[in-house]
Amino acid sequence: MSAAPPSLDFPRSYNAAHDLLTRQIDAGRGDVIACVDDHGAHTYTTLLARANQVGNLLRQRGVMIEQRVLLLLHDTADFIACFLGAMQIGAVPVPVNTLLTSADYHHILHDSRARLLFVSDALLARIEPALAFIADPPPLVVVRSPLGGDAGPHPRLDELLADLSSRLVPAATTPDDVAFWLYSSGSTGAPKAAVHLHAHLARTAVLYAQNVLGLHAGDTVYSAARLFFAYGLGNALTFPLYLGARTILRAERPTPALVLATLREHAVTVFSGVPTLFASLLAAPELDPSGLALRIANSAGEALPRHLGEQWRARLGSDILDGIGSTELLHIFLSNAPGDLRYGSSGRPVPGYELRLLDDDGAPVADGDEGSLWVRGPTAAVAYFNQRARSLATFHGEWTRTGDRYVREADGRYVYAGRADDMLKVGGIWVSPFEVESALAAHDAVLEAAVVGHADDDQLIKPRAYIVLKDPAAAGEALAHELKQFVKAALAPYKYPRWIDFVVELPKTATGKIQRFRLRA
Ligand code: 3UK
Repeated sequence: MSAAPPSLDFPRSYNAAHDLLTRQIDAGRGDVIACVDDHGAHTYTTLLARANQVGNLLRQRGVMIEQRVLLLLHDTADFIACFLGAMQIGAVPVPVNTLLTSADYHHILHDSRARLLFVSDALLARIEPALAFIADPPPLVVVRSPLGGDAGPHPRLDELLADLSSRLVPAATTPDDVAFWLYSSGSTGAPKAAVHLHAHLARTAVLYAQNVLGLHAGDTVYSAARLFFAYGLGNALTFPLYLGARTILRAERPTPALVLATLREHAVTVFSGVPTLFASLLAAPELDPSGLALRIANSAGEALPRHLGEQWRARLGSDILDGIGSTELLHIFLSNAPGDLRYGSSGRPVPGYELRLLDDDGAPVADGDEGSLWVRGPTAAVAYFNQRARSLATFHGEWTRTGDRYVREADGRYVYAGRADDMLKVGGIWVSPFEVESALAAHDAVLEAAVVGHADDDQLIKPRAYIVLKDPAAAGEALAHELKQFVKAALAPYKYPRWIDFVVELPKTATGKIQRFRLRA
């Protein structure tokens, strides 16, 4: 199996996992440390051996080419081994958000038809209730995490791999074979899986990480965005393995204290975060720029407010590159670049991607006017799995509709102007206002609820709920607190409304549709 040449043309037989796992070894760097996780350091050679063993385990268990393997895993080296091990045998790893509820996992298990699950010990309790409702539940393998936890009746990965060969012949996949899926939420309906191909990973590494970020073998990267997000997958897995950098993985939630300790302890040179995290780092008393090796940071998930970039630059002496990417395009396609950066802007198209700003009739808008952003590039998902209508609404031949509004300025820079739909990005993660409204409406005291985005003190969007009570006299701090807790318990906790306003009625159209734009105003 040959590796991809830098031209981005692939040989007809190409396996992306094999490429990522062997590229550095072939360059004589097998004994270099590829990854440091909470358990210790792993060289390129040991990562390959572990991923090969995982591939052998899947084959032994009868997992076939094109079948899905679910990954509900904290960020450790075994995430890399399970993801690439599955891809090596042509199976399709499906990493999922570790913060979801059992109901969400039930949908994903059912929708993906996963034939085997890798689950971190600490996350077992979250998925077991969902498995109970699946007919013919797939086997589950428990992966050790530093956060600990019982394996219950399930086998542990460590034990299963103990006597498996660390040699493996990869499946003879092509660049156009399905490689992995990533779930993404929409404003209505359940999460949908964006289907990505073997050719896509290396292309994001070259087009964005190498050409824009300038990542190289001397770098140590740490992504606070987890591996199950497309953003984290690129930052902390694809890019470092492809370009030979070292990746630091932490299983715990990236609090400011943990992030700062990690940056210092591992002399991180490239840090990836979302705007909400940069805001809390800047507010953290522990932020002491001395002794940091940081060369550059990147930010995505939502727009980086200008003041955060400027404060970071003033305090740390290095820049944050804001760029926009999506699960559908796999990684960043419009970005600032070192030496060509303006805070408050998303920068320019990443070379290799083409952008269009269109009006409601599909005609290009003039510079300075707001339009709907479309993107063409060689890493677009082929479809949402088993979702014909939603695929047709997003993927139009080579062009993908992002759902974002942008203005292109006369100098060619793009400035973010909000979403075309009601979706919110909260801490870089999608939140559907409809889902939060339904959760609120399930509370006994609530007659009606409407949820919109509201900017906090850092100009970052968080959910705000307007609520009509069955008994208006019940309004007050106590009930507001109770409703927040109620949503946290029903949904992934980051979705809860940060503010609650009790109102006598909601603004509606003649046909009874809530007018969210009036609530936003
Ligand atoms: C929004 C941004 C303004 C925008 C992602 C980098 O966020 C990622 O993927 P998702 O599928 O969401 C995509 C949507 O998020 N967005 C992302 N970055 C920015 N808006 N400025 C930004 N810098 O609405 C976009 O359509 O969760 C980010 C790499 C890979 C990714 N998947």
